[in-house]
Amino acid sequence: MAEQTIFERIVAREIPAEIVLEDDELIAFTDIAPKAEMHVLVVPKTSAYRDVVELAAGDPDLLASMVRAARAIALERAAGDFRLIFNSGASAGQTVFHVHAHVLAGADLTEESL
Ligand code: DGP
Repeated sequence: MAEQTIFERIVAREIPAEIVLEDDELIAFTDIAPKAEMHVLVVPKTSAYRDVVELAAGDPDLLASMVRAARAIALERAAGDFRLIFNSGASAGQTVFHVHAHVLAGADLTEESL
């Protein structure tokens, strides 16, 4: 069995997090090292998918739920616009191999772009 990731431990409430949204399939919480005024991670509760490529192939509806959750969080906690990032693979900066979306919002996002 693969080793538990930090996100499974957050889902199981073994590690505290500032949870901003939760339903049957997803949990969302603020990133421990925010890169924008608002930086929330949207994480499926299932640990079946390591990254967005696996998720898109295995459960596209769940991927769509993540996008809807990102939009709801950006509307509630910021002005509604948001940047959605999925790091896919270690050399792209992925450090936690349990699929997650970074939801970023705030005035500072217009100062730099990819
Ligand atoms: P990535 O590099 O795409 O795998 O993003 C992992 C993110 O997870 C990174 O921005 C920091 C965040 N993170 C890591 N450990 C914790 C934690 O224990 N709590 C919270 N809230 N965020 C964490």
